[in-house]
Amino acid sequence: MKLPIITYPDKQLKSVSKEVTNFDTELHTFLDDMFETMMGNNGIGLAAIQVARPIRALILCIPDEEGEQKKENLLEILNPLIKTPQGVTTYQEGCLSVPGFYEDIERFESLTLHYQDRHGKECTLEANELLAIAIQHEMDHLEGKLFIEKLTYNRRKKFEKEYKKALKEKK
Ligand code: QAP
Ligand code: CO
Repeated sequence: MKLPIITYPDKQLKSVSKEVTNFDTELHTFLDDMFETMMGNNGIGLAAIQVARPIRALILCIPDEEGEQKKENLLEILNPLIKTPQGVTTYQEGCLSVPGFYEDIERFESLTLHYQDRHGKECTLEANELLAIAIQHEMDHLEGKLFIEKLTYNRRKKFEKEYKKALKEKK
């Protein structure tokens, strides 16, 4: 089932998400729904809070060299923890909860991720490039943070003006 995505400035996006403790069929159905929702909206990553559930769950499906998103490349990441972040890189980020807006954001270049899969199994992952960036973007959602909060004061002002204008035109 495709779920509705919450968009800025909805206050729910500020929630700090809670640890996942039940790795049951209900969670699996929810993760399947998240995948359908992400793919149906041309996303490469989605955090649970973006579909109104404040749990420490995120999914990622990074396109391959051909630009294709394959289900075999789907990552379901629960209760993630970043270890040994290294380097700095910049990427023009977007977010399904901030539609139509993209800005350059600084992130760590590489990291090691500890997390649990849908069965609660402990996993470790070495990430760099787009995967490392996407992990950090989605993990910010778990803390109630959006990428626009990383903009300088002036860029943030420009964003608020443009976004409000776009919202009005959509109505
Ligand atoms: C997060 O973002 C991300 O504005 C995932 O109109 C962003 O999937 C990870 C999207 C950058 C790494 C780098 C945004 C789709 C999708 C839009 C997304 C839109 C349609 C964003
Ligand atoms: Co996002």
